Amino acid sequence: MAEREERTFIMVKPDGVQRSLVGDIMERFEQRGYKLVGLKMMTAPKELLEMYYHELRERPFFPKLMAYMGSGPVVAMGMDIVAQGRAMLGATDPLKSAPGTIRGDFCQATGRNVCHGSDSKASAAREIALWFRDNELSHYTNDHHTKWV
Ligand code: RTP
Ligand code: MG
Repeated sequence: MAEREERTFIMVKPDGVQRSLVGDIMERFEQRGYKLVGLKMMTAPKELLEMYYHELRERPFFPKLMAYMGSGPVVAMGMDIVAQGRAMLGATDPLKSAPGTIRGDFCQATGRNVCHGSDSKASAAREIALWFRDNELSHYTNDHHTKWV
């Protein structure tokens, strides 16, 4: 990765998959210049979701979140990006997220907010290690990404 880049973890949640938004969401990130380095579709086992959402385990919405995230397959992506935070996702509560963002364009409820993106470099590293093995992450040069974006 170049110096100004970082790796992030993006996931289309079960509602995003079932609403056929995978292509649109992936396309937005690719068009912005994110470089795809890992991709898989899976229904997450309970143990993985519990580790993934460990920080939220005491929150009142945790059981609902587990049921939602385990209700069908998700699409997990590792992507290299030029650091820019989570602006493309929009606020956690879609009613507060701006039109033009993924959540602002596609959804209305916090409990059904179609897509995840890591909130820091540290959580990205943790999340990618949870969802991908090393040999599932690709290494390649993308001129478009490194030269133009
Ligand atoms: P994410 O991790 O999915 O990108 O979302 P986030 O950082 O914007 O929000 P976070 O606080 O990490 O919460 C994770 C997911 O839990 C669900 N949630 N439900 N009050 C509620 O019912 C509630 N609050 C959070 C959402 O699906 C949120 O994205
Ligand atoms: Mg979060």
